[in-house]
Amino acid sequence: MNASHPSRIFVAGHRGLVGSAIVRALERRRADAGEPWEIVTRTRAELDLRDAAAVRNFFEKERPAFVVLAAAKVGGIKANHDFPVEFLLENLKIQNAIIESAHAVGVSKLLFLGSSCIYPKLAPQPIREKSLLTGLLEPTNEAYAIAKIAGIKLCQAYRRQYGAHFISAMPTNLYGPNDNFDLQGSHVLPALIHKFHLARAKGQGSVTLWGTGAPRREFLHADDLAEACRVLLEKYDADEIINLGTGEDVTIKELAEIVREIVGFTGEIVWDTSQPDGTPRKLLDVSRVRALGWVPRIGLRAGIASAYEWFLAHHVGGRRPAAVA
Ligand code: GFB
Repeated sequence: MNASHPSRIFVAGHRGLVGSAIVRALERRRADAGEPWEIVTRTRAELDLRDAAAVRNFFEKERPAFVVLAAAKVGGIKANHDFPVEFLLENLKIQNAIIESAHAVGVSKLLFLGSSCIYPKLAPQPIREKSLLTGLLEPTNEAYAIAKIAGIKLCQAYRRQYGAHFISAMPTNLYGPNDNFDLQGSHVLPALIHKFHLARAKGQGSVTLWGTGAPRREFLHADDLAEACRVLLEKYDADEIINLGTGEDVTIKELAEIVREIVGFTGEIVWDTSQPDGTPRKLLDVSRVRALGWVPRIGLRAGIASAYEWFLAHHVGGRRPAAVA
């Protein structure tokens, strides 16, 4: 077997919210600390990660020593609810192909990214890592959660059976540059930015949001998440999964007020209670990652303001609604 390249790191999913932030963090580290990392990426057109044979060929050829598995089919509550087949099947295909190939070519360390939705719907709060598989999942994202749990179990199995250094981290709800702002398919934070922006731009009197606004969610900026991943690659090597979050949450109503203020919309918020709320609360216990010395640096308000700037620059040509300019 050819030796792996000791400083080569493959970031799967580098164009997405998480993968792009991880590439930025690794590049910063390379510049600041002189790390010799060679970051390898592939676009979807270059490599279909669902194609196990193509993924295996890629690993045989590139021989990365490290892998960050940030590629996944993701979406908000409605996308998860409407497309369970794709969320289950595509995620299983992607993670199976990458994890199996990583083992086959002797990757030194692999970081698999899961999600806080792997925990039971009614897990005690804040949710500790040991809550995994102690109760029923939230139905709106059960398919996605099952795929992610399978990924965790596959990493643990490779570790137990073959001594592979495969680790799994569970991020809370994430946001930041390269997020998906699609009104139907996205997560709540980008959806709210987009909805309030459109309402302001069109002079609408109200904005309709989903559910009751009562659920609580924790939000972590992707750049903070990426720093945590870098710390895990350097310092964490254990069988147990590890939570990544801020340790603080807000209600969707509180979140909506913050986004409304930042975007500058002054109209009314209407709650469409025919839409699902999802999990009532999923606040992560983050003591395990905090013990490694990592702390989040981007506060929610500042993070949302920068996410809105990113949205303006990348989706509406930098144009603010007239009254905000
Ligand atoms: O972020 P989100 O789509 O997903 O929704 P989850 C969070 C909450 O915001 C839910 C409410 O209570 C929604 O009903 N909400 C209000 C909205 N207005 C909107 C809106 O316009 N768009 C959206 N998207 N939500 C996802 C899982 O759960 O969390 C995924 O489905 C993944 O699998 C992800 O785990 C992190 O937080 O409920």
